[in-house]
Amino acid sequence: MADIEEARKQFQRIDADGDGFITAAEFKSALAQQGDWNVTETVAEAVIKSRDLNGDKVLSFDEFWAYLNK
Ligand SMILES: [Ca+2]
Ligand SMILES: [Ca+2]
Repeated sequence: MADIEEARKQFQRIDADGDGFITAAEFKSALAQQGDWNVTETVAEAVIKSRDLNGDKVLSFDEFWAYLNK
């Protein structure tokens, strides 16, 4: 089981503008900061889409958390 506090910290790190949602662009730059430069905008969008439960094309913390607990 994932740790919700750890998940929140991770979510806040990725959510660069702090609006409570992770966009494909934020996800891409978060991975680039971790040294993963292979993730293109298209890949980031596909990853977001696969985790996006309500179809608004951004990840809320609930969706992020649901993904971690799969
Ligand atoms: Ca954001
Ligand atoms: Ca969503």
